[in-house]
Amino acid sequence: MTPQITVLAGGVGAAKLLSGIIQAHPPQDVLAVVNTADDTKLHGLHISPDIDTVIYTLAGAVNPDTGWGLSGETWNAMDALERYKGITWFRLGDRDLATHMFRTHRLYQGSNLATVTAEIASAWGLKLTVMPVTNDPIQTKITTPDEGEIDFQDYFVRLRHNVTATAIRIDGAKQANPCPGLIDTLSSAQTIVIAPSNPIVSIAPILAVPHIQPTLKSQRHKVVAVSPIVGGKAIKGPTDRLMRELGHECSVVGIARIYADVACALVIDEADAHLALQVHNAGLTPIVAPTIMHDVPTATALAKTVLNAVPPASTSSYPSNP
Ligand code: FO1
Repeated sequence: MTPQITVLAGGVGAAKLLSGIIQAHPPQDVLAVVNTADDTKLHGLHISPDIDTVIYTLAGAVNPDTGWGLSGETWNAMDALERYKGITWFRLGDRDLATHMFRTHRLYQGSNLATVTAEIASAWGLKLTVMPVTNDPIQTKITTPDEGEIDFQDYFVRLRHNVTATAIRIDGAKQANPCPGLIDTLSSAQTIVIAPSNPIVSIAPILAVPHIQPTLKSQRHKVVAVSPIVGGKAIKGPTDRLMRELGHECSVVGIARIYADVACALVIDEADAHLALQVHNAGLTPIVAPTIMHDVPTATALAKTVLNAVPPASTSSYPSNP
């Protein structure tokens, strides 16, 4: 069955919305297309943070305080690494390490990231499809005044994103291929959701993979985005700062302008209801609803709003009116 609901996903915000979407819609008809430009190679391991945050969250195993890694973790490997003054600023829990060891071993055996991701998701009992946007290497590179161009995890974790970003590029994007079948799935999906992830470092890398943005543009009438900005602020992470540093208005209107060519509707929080007309003037239908997800019930309510935002495809054999 071609998944009917396709969600473009980054990390924490996307994972929370997905936990609501799989309550509101049969999970076997849901596809999460996940950003892999945060991926990093450390200790010889291939780490895919956004994929693991989605899988751990939907498996009910994520560390609820951080939104990444596993709950109830132990840190013996990290503690032991201190003896050698190894790299420990990127915290890898003992059980989380098993995920990276398994992924790295399977890739070493010649498997691809989509296949290994499906094996990991299945091992956690998930019914939805979790798919990297591409099997090819893409990496977000951030330029800062003092450090020059640095890798994403150096920006996000080592420097705690306490540095100014003056430019961002997605290394490898031009040479990357969308995962097999992804373009067809996007073209035939009933609804495409742009999750409340960071538009600049989580969604933009997905759109930067060839054919993805043009496909969304052609399917714009069924694409709905959820703003990660509420009241001019990010719920989590550096979205607001990055938007300002890179010249975007840090508001739901700024988000609307970023997504205007690929989405027909934008879900904004009630705190931003007064900006609905400006969202409309940016070319998207504003949908005002509570967008802060405290738990699965609030995520499910938001998911229902999102899934109702796009009229179901007409059942007649004629193309629906434009
Ligand atoms: N984020 C942190 O702020 N500190 C960490 O030490 C850290 C470790 C880590 C390990 C595995 C993993 O999958 C994610 C991890 N993250 C950590 C989060 C990660 O940097 C972010 O999830 C994404 O890259 C941005 O969404």
